[in-house]
Formats: sequence, structure tokens, C-alpha cells
Amino acid sequence: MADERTFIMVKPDGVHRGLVGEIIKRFEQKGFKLVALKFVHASEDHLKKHYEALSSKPFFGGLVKYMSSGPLVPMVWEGKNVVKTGRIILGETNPFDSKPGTIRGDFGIEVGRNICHGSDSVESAKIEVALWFHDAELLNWTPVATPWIYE
Ligand code: IDP
Ligand code: MG
Repeated sequence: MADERTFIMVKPDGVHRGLVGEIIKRFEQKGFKLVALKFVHASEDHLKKHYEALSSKPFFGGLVKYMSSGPLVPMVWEGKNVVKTGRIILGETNPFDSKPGTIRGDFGIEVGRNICHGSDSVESAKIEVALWFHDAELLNWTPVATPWIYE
């Protein structure tokens, strides 16, 4: 369905390394539609909620520190199969396992500095979008290129 949505976020290392435009570009040029975007410095509490499912992992504390150490660029992207395709655009969790051509494969080395986040399912995307954005921040618009992307 062309109205599937995913939550993508540039992490602090991606922001510090000047990769915000590069990451947006890859989703934009694929044909996905930008629905929401902001620039925020999130609290540890907010990030603990975002990564709730990982709270028992040994790296959880370090992950929350890293994610709250600097600005983030949370975004919502929409399009057919955008959740799965978004994960392919990002690469594997560990940049070492990520193929060239993916964001993590092209720009990262270590799992704890993997540049970007992407929802892993349609369900978790809904939860993450609601955690990071108010409904009024999700814009309703139709790109003029739509009939040149979808048949
Ligand atoms: P994902 O971001 O590819 O969905 P998850 O397993 O959901 O991967 O893990 C969330 C984030 O936690 C990863 O993107 C990475 O930043 C961090 N992380 C995952 N595994 C490790 C690890 O073994 N050491 C340090 N950080 C990790
Ligand atoms: Mg995940």
C-alpha cells in the first residue's frame, strides 16, 4: 500500500558527520514521500521509551547515552513497502555486515555508531511515529511526481 509509513531518524553521529542531507537524499530519490521532519535533542527518558524493547541488553545504557548526546533528525517517510525498503536502504544493524550502497555500508564501521534508525515493522513504525510526532506535524500532501513513481 502506497500509504505505508516508516520512522527514520538520523542519529547524533550522522548529524555530526554531516550526513543529514545524504540520508534524506536516498529516501527522496527513491520516490518516497516526506511526511514529517524535525531537528531535536531528545532526553534520556524519551530515548529509553524509543528503545524500550532493548532495555535488558548490555549495551542499553551506552545506546541511550549515545542517542541523547546530540541532535537527532527524526522523520516520517511514506510509500509502497517503505518499512522493508527503508531497512534495505539503511543496511544491516552492524555496518560491518552492511553492503556498499547502503547507508551503514557506505558510512559506518561500528555497530554502536551506525548513523541512522529505521522501523523494523509496520506496527513498530506506528508506535515510533506517535512517540516522536504529534498528528498535526504529519503533513497531508501529494507530490506532483506521484503518477511518475506509481503506475
Ligand atoms: P536496528 O537499529 O538495526 O533496528 P536494533 O537491534 O534494534 O538494530 O538495535 C538498536 C540500536 O542499538 C542499533 O541500531 C545500534 O545503535 C545499537 N546496538 C545494537 N546492537 C548493539 C551492540 O551489540 N553494541 C552496541 N550497540 C548496539
Ligand atoms: Mg531496531
